[in-house]
Amino acid sequence: MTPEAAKVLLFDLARSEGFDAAGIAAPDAIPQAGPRLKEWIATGAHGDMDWMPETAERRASPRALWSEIGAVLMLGLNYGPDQDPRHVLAERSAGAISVYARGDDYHELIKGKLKRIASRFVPRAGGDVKVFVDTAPLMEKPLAAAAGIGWQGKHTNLVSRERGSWLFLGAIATTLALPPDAPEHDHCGSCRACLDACPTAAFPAPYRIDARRCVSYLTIEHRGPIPHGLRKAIGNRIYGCDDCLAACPWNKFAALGREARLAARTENRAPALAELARLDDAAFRLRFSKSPIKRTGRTRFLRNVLVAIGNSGDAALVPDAISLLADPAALVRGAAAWALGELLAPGALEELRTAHLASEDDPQVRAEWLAAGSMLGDPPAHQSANTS
Ligand code: B12
Ligand code: SF4
Ligand code: SF4
Repeated sequence: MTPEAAKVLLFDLARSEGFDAAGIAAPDAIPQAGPRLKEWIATGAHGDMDWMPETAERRASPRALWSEIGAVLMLGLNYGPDQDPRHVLAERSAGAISVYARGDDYHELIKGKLKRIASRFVPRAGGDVKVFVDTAPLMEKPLAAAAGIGWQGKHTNLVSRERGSWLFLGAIATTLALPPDAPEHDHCGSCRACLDACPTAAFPAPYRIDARRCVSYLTIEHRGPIPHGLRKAIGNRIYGCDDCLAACPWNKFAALGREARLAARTENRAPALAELARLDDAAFRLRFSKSPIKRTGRTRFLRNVLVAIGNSGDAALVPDAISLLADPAALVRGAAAWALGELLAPGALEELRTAHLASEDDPQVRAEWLAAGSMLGDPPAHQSANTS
């Protein structure tokens, strides 16, 4: 089979698995990505994602990851939502779960599709293949841009002229040298809607993100307490954030995602914070079975829910926050103390503080108690954050 015929076969197989966009990148197509990645890591913008510096060498180039690589098929799967995900941000007693996490975990779904494509491709076209979705040290966004699927917008994610910002990426690397596609150009122009939409001012400059300020990082990847200065701006976002994606004008061309398993589960559209605060470990696992949220674990998730409770202004949530003061996880107890500091009048807070400080041994939780109710929630003046 000629390389051209092998490429046509791959694209046909990708379409039959429901992918919306496909393109081929040469293994040496992103020479700028490695140095930029290192520069990014040097600023510390990756926060406690230690796996970033650990894999930086392999991540810098597909050839560094796999020396026999001949080409990379980059694929995009549209997950366009059926309503503007920002509506739930106004429902302060409910939690906002980002669009990508409202249905089943896309990693499993896309990996299954990639494996099926690979198993039908190799017997006919030959060569060896490896499939990737998110988990391997591969820079999927610059590779997808090099393959012509879209461009990296100022919010750093891939945007497509035909489909907007709601695209998951996946990759199939092959040892065959397939003909590459032309890269897509930047169509952001003078627009800066995504930069202005960010609730936590996470973009120090266009095309650069400081993950340490990104709500997605803070609510999903970050293991410790959420920094005080960012808690207010997080609002009721309890898992990920869509604000920069949703603001992009290119979404006017976005279609509704066709993959039923990725569609929002009804219970994940605007879950009551009270319901989520009452989940024990077993109930959490059941509630979020097959969801990406399960991977974060109950402790971090409850931390996020408590930040949203603190921001809710809803006194009816006080008993739930009080119950969580006795949680076995220090991270949860500390977040509960902060939430009560936001919701309770000074007298009631003081009583609880005295009672709990008498028996609390964990230094981090003690620090939360001592700060609860103070003005530490305000972002520093030099880092103004939108509080939409
Ligand atoms: C680490 C990571 C994160 C981190 C860091 C985010 C980031 N932007 O890097 C956190 C946890 C914050 C995150 C959040 C999200 N993520 Co994420 N994440 C990744 C992951 C695993 C690696 C990304 C990476 O390599 N980052 C390192 C930085 C340095 O790379 P970079 O962004 O490409 O940086 C480039 C620019 O800075 C640029 N650059 C620098 N200077 C300049 C100057 C100019 C002029 C230009 C043009 C460019 C430029 O060059 C760099 C190199 O290409 C990828 C999967 C993968 N393996 O690629 C998914 C991935 C990027 N995430 C994805 C998604 C969906 C999200 C969220 C939308 C989830 C959510 N709803 O909460 C948010 C979006 C936040 C945002 N605005 O980026 C999708 C994006 C799909 C798409 N259409 O692009 C990916 C590709 C997963 C997937 N397989 O679908 N994510
Ligand atoms: S995902 Fe949210 S917090 Fe992160 S950069 Fe985009 S708008 Fe900012
Ligand atoms: S919102 Fe504007 S600046 Fe941001 S990615 Fe979309 S077009 Fe580019």
